[in-house]
Amino acid sequence: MEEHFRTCHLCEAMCGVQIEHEQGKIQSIRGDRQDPLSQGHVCPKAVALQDLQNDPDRVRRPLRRRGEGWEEISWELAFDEVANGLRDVRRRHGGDALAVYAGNPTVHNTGAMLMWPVFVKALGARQKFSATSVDQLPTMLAALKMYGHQLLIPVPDLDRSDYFLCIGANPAASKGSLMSAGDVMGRLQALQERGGKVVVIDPRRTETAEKADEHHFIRPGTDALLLAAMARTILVEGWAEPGRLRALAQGWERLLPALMPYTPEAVEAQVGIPAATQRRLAREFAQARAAIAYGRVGTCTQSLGGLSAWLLQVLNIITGNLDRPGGMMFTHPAIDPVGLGVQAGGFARFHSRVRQLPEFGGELPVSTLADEILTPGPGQIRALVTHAGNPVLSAPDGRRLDQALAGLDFMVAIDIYVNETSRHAHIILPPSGPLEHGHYDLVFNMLAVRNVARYSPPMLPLPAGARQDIDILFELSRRLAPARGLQKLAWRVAGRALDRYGMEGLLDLLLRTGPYGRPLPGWPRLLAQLQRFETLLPEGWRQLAWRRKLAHTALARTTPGPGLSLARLRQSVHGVDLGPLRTALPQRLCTADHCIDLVPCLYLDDLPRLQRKLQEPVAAPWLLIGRRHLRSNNSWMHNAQRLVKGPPRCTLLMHPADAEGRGWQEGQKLRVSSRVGAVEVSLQLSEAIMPGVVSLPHGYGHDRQGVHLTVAQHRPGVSFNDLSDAAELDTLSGTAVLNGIPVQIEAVEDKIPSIQ
Ligand SMILES: Nc1nc2c(c(=O)[nH]1)N[C@H]1C(S)=C(S)[C@@H](COP(=O)(O)OP(=O)(O)OC[C@H]3O[C@@H](n4cnc5c(=O)[nH]c(N)nc54)[C@H](O)[C@@H]3O)O[C@H]1N2
Ligand SMILES: Nc1nc2c(c(=O)[nH]1)N[C@H]1C(S)=C(S)[C@@H](COP(=O)(O)OP(=O)(O)OC[C@H]3O[C@@H](n4cnc5c(=O)[nH]c(N)nc54)[C@H](O)[C@@H]3O)O[C@H]1N2
Ligand code: SF4
Ligand SMILES: [Mo]
Repeated sequence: MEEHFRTCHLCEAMCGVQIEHEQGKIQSIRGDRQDPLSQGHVCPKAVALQDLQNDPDRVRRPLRRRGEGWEEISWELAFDEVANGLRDVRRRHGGDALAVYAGNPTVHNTGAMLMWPVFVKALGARQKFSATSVDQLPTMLAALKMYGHQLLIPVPDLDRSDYFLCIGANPAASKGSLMSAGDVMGRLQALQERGGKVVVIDPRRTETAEKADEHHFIRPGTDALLLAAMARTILVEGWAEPGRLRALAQGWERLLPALMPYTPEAVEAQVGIPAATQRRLAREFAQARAAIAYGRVGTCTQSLGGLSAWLLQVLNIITGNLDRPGGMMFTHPAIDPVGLGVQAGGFARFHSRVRQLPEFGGELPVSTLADEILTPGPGQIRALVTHAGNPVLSAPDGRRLDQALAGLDFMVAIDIYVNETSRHAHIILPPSGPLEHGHYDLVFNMLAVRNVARYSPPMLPLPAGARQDIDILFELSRRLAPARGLQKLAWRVAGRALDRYGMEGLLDLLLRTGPYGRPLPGWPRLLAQLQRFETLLPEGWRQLAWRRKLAHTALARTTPGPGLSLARLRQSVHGVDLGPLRTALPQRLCTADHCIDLVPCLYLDDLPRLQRKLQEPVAAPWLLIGRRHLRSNNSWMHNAQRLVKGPPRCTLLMHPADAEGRGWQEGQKLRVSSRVGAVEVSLQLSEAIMPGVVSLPHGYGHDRQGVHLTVAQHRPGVSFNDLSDAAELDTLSGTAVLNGIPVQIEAVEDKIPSIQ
């Protein structure tokens, strides 16, 4: 029996797992007690690592579409066809006709994270999309505007906090987001046992709310009003104590005037929380020794997502809780993209062709992907490459996108399944299984509640004929990069280097040159030399590794770190603890003046929408919100039998009082319709949802033709995003509205329980 230790990459929690296997045959998967972050915690999804590895439905050889079916082809042929197909579109229509979409697992895949930007550059695709604009974009935008870098996102310092105000997040199911904490619920329990308090604000009394000290229903989409009222109350009542942040932040004089109209009494009817409760929450928050105002998906993917994300930061700043132990703190990761000078981001530097929506970090809102494919004219998208994404189920108005994808000249999916999106591809390129490649969390170490570093080697050898994501993306880049003169040589050199040193070599380089690194002897000097040859390298690589900043990091290091290198991480199989979060300001600020911009103009300019929200009539039709389940993961873990067993999960949750008046009963099939579509789904009654609000999980709807997910198709469910409207955006940021969607509901067949 052999033991293998690794980080589970399935969600953001970064749990350490211990896998027992006999020559690759898995006997058990459990939590690694010695992991410095997760300390033995795992969730039921950890066992799915095995199911994913062994799933007979997983694609293992490149597939080429042939009529209604698929044929397996060799990698060589697949690469040729992909390169030819994409080059052909590029030649005929230019880079504007090429689009890419990176899905959520891209950021959980080390090789893909390193090579995706290189690939996109080499391809010359100008229309870039990702799951960001259906997720955390508002938070990243606030980080960019206030702290100067889209990745400079403060995370909750849970272990030293006394007060956790949780708005629009359900860590009991999601295990935490923009907050990698392993056992997040254990940490919250410890907070409560220390005498601290957890308060949840959510239109549903979630599994997190059940464990909290207090829960308040909020009307979907009104968080910005509540947050404005709380911030205003704190400022007006004289409870603001920003401490050292007063001098570090600019724009104080603009803050209170902007918030003046939003008294708790004024917002009460919209928000649905009594003014007195709002005042009490504001006071408690301000007076706690160390407090955290934390919001996630529920506050981001709604019509006032941008303002909500900003106001959450404001609440932490005016109470002195930003950059303070027990509050919201910045991390110091071992591989630090901010320190490396990886693109700080940018906003609205250009706009989308059809709807004039703003770019963010070079990407356009995925809500407009279908428009860009379907609307003729110069710049129309004709070819698409998706990586680890399923926008047909994850982006708004998925049906329209479904149709749009069917009409593309050429589509490539780099994915492990034939799912609702990849079924439209002409070629599917399948990467290796989850245990067949090494892993270092480049993204979530940046968002962890404790600084840690852990490398997971491959547990299984790469099967003959299999390719990792990084290799697929590199091979495509090599073939697609404009190859002229020296550049051609540079690609060849890079290819050789990758063959020889692999992803692990690149990781070693990044670790050694990072803030805790053990530089190679003579390394700083070598880097300085290399800079001089910068121009020889293909552009993507220039950005990735040889930036001037990188050399500076190595040269300027004054304190010897623990001497991290890949070898060191390989020895420490449970990971290396780099200690609790540390204060980081002003050093880590990336704004031009090294100050926090407390009131960026773009939020002031969006206040008229907040005003309009305040004046909106409160009586609305039904409002639809989402729901995550511990045993599911977006759209793609419904093919593991042991995760999906049990009662059906794709149900419409409704308060019994709402159903009673209409004579609707549990299990009855209801038709839910919105401006863009309709679904039929069975009713589940629960007092844990706010009256007037209904909830449906996303990521279902696996009954489409051509999908090859045997287990998932058994209980396909319906897609939430057949109801969400691509026209509805947080117009400030371009983020999709996936919560608080107005819908109509009617009975389909009277009182006949559905079989789902
Ligand atoms: N098991 C599991 N874990 C996951 C995932 C998964 O699908 N399944 N997905 C992963 C991903 S990609 C992400 S981004 C994270 C997300 O992590 P979280 O954000 O913690 O997860 P959600 O369940 O989406 O939480 C959103 C909450 O907002 C509430 N809500 C809806 N509308 C509103 C509103 O208008 N205001 C307020 N205040 N609340 C509202 C919902 O009821 C819900 O409880 O989870 C990650 N982890
Ligand atoms: N209504 C509604 N819609 C939502 C949300 C919501 O709360 N409500 N949440 C949004 C959020 S937060 C997110 S992040 C998005 C997610 O949306 P997407 O990222 O578009 O979709 P996923 O469901 O994560 O699909 C992931 C795909 O990656 C593949 N895959 C898994 N691992 C790998 C790998 O290692 N390599 C490769 N190449 N492929 C892999 C899987 O087979 C699957 O096809 O959904 C968003 N959509
Ligand atoms: S909580 Fe997330 S990281 Fe931890 S075991 Fe479950 S899926 Fe894996
Ligand atoms: Mo997400």
